[in-house]
Amino acid sequence: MRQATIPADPNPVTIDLDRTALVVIDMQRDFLEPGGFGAALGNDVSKLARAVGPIAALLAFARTNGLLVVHTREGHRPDLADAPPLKVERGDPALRIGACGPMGRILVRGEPGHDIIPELAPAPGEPVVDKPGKGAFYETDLALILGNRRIETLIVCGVTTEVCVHTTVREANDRGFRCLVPGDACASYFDEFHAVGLRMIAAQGGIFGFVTTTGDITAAL
Ligand code: TIU
Repeated sequence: MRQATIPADPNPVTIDLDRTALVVIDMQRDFLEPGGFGAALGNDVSKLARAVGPIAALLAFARTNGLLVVHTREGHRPDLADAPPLKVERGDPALRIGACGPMGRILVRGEPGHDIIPELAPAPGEPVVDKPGKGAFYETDLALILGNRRIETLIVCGVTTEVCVHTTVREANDRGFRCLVPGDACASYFDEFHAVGLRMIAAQGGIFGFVTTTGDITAAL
């Protein structure tokens, strides 16, 4: 057991690093670069860049200290059989899931836009979980992967704060995982949703988890 105590809101959290995983949510070109899914939804994708540096620091910390690292990607089968019609039919038909954009078909597995950005590329041996929904547990083998490693604490970062990070933290919390969320390693297209999303996690005694910073985690060892 390698214990560390991390300052967090609403209270410091003591974790066992041998049972802690870093989960990096959806740092894909489709959300961070122009011409992808995020832009198709009408968002200013440049707002997500601020999370890249902190996530790189968390990846370095996790790899140096032997923490399990799991990456997720949101996307669908090329035949879109796993995409709910309500999700596909949203918005301008030319910009919908499955439509052709500058990075290939939008939010489709195997296309360039579906890739994780090069700065945060998975290292050999790090599991990449492809998910059809916002939550990383929904219709994926993430719970199996974490269970096999006896993981009890998740450090959850990535994009976007109030959508896929939040959904994953809620799912994880209900499954009994302690969630630490470094706020600076998360980002949203909406400043107010980012701020309130983090507050919602820590409110009511940490109803979904504990909000911390990248620096507080990397200083723990
Ligand atoms: N639209 C938005 O804010 N997010 C998503 O659609 N997916 C993720 O958060 N990954």
